[in-house]
Amino acid sequence: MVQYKDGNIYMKVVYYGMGGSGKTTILKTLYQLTKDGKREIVPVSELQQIDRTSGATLYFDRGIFQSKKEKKIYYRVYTVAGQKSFSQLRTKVFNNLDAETDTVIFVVDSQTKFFEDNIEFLLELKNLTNDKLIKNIPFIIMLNKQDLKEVINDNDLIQILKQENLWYDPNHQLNRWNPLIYKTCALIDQEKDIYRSFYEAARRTGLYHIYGDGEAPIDKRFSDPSILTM
Ligand SMILES: Nc1nc2c(ncn2[C@@H]2O[C@H](COP(=O)(O)OP(=O)(O)O)[C@@H](O)[C@H]2O)c(=O)[nH]1
Ligand SMILES: [Mg+2]
Repeated sequence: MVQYKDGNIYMKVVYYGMGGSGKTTILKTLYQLTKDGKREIVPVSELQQIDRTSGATLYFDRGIFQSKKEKKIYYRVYTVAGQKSFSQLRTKVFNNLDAETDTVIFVVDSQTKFFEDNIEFLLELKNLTNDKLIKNIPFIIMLNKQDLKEVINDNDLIQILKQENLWYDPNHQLNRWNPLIYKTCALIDQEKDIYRSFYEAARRTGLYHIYGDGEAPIDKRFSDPSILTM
């Protein structure tokens, strides 16, 4: 989070995941869904894209959005390049570009055949965040491409999250900050939960910073969805 002298606050949200999982498509769809200004969060500029001729994200995509109600709150939203060999670039986008990352939206390609590849990226992310996921960095997961056949479901992933200590038991105080898992489709004509997942990421970012001083707030009041609307 960066706060400027004029009081404007910039939150950094990163879509992370394997190449081809749909990150760029998600950001474009989010832009399309919000640009008419009828939602709580609106884009304040065109999307910036740095593509290869093949269409793959070379470096990153970026969009800047603003909360309509809290006009001083902006979201700088990035996607990372998903090619395996670009691990260093991902680290840079994650840690150095504009600021440290406040919130991660992990994008899974739900096709069963990519299960292992997704896990590899999840482990890379865990490593990159030094165990700050959930505790300091709100964590949202999108099981994208749910419109396709032979896709994984929540439980397949939750099993891995448990193994990796990224899923807390019901009696743990961080349990209610376990990652929200959305089954999404990013294609604009069949779009599902693209705005909702982003909105929830934005809301959690606000809760961690405003009520938790950069950590998951443990007071029960703050898990009530009505407590903070952005
Ligand atoms: N069927 C389907 N295809 C998708 C979905 N999201 C993205 N795609 C397609 O998957 C391919 C890779 O998407 P892209 O956004 O470039 O992935 P990125 O590498 O994560 O940025 C493109 O052909 C997209 O049209 C989805 O929800 N369903
Ligand atoms: Mg991309």
